[in-house]
Amino acid sequence: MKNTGKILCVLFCNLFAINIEAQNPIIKDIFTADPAPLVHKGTLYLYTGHDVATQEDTNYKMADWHVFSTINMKDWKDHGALLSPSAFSWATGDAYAAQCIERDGKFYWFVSTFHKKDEVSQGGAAIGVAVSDSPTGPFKDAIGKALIINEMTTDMKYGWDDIDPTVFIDDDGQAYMFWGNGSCKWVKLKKNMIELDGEITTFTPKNYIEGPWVYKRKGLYYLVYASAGTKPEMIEYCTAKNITGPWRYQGIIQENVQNSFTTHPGIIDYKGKSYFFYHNGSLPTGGSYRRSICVDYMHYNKDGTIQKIIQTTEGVGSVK
Ligand code: FUB
Repeated sequence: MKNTGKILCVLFCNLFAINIEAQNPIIKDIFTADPAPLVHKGTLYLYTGHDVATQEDTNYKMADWHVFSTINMKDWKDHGALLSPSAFSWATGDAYAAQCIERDGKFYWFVSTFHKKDEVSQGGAAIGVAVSDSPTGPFKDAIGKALIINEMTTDMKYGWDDIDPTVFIDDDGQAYMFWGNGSCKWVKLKKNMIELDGEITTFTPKNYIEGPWVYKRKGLYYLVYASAGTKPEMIEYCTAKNITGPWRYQGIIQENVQNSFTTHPGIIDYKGKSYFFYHNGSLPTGGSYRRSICVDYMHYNKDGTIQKIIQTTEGVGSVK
């Protein structure tokens, strides 16, 4: 009887501990930012930036890009720093937001970093693409040059507007890349995923600032992005019946996050549920340049609009 009591107590305590366990932020041993989830063969891979700024720094220091994976939304495997700007001979500086996407068995990791001052570019933000046969690398520069350089878009009169690529392949096989700070830019990609296929178009969705994430759900296209006025960033979104627009503004889905000026959306369906990845500055000693990735549920209304994200420290439950 005594033993049964003890066993029940241990079971109850474990159950209770699991229920109150704070999952967010999901990565606690390094500072991570700019989440980009990808599902491949039943595993959810999370591609992230890596903040290495000190507590005294007043700007980003982002050393490399990391990959984590999970099969149950609870246990995360760290695959390490699988890519850094040094993998691109033309690049210098920080490892800004990135997204990896699969096509025909190859994994294309589109990254924003900065271009050296040389005969190709006067410097400024640039987008490159690395390729691998596996979601966890090894990755190498796919083209030996930048896909987008600062000189290709001139609407923003500063050098760091060509950041934050998001890539989407439509049902007809056409790939599109959206990106940009200050204005949103998009261009078609060729089937090989490493060449532009046409002119760049620039537009500015309401309150747009940066960090676009583009996807399609039940025939409706979504453009989710970080927005800013005088306050820290929030996440807002537009929908469209056509990937080329017109985009209809739909409102705010995420309010300001804890202790970080920026936030950044990464959205995916996995094992029957919709997830919203973002970053905040909630780890001890965290902040706007020492950010941490979190995940919470995302819910859609019947008409396809998105319900407000409820930011939690509990995070999401485990799935089989
Ligand atoms: O992580 C550096 C920059 O901060 C990203 O490129 C933006 O989206 C913002 O999250």
